[in-house]
Amino acid sequence: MQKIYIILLILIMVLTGCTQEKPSLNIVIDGKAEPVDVDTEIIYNHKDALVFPAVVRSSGSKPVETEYKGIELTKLFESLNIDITNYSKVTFNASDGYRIILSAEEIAEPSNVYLTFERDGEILKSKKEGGNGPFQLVIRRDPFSQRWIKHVNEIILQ
Ligand SMILES: Nc1nc2c(c(=O)[nH]1)N[C@H]1C(S)=C(S)[C@@H](COP(=O)(O)O)O[C@H]1N2
Ligand SMILES: [Mo]
Repeated sequence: MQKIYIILLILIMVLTGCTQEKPSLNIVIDGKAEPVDVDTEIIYNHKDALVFPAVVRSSGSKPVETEYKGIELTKLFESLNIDITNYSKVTFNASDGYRIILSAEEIAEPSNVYLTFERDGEILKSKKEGGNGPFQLVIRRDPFSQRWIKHVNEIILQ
């Protein structure tokens, strides 16, 4: 009898949470051997996270007015005790192989570069689930969204 319960429990675990990929974000710092594995709760629960309007341009559809929720990258770095002024360029890698590079100056521009995790009140879905998440970089002063890198999972500071 107990065996059945154990098998059932394992089955439930496999079918639910355990198969769901946990969002992950690594920050690689030039000169440091170990990347910083950012606890994603820091991002989701950040006191400086805010909602802002954005126009999304996706290929094959009309521009859509939406609201993104995210944390300004400089604020995230601050809370991780990373001083962006020590670096000149920042590389963002996505799980699909897409990559963009921003200068530290562009990131330091106030209210410009955000790491977002929610759109129109809904947590960003992963690529596997058909979304732009779990994290998407949004550059508010960049009206063309080529550099709005979806599925960001690694940030490299150099
Ligand atoms: N990870 C990732 N982010 C990406 C892309 C991509 O292929 N992969 N394409 C970029 C481009 S060229 C545009 S125009 C916008 C919108 O892409 P979409 O048309 O596929 O929605 O996302 C940008 N961010
Ligand atoms: Mo594009």
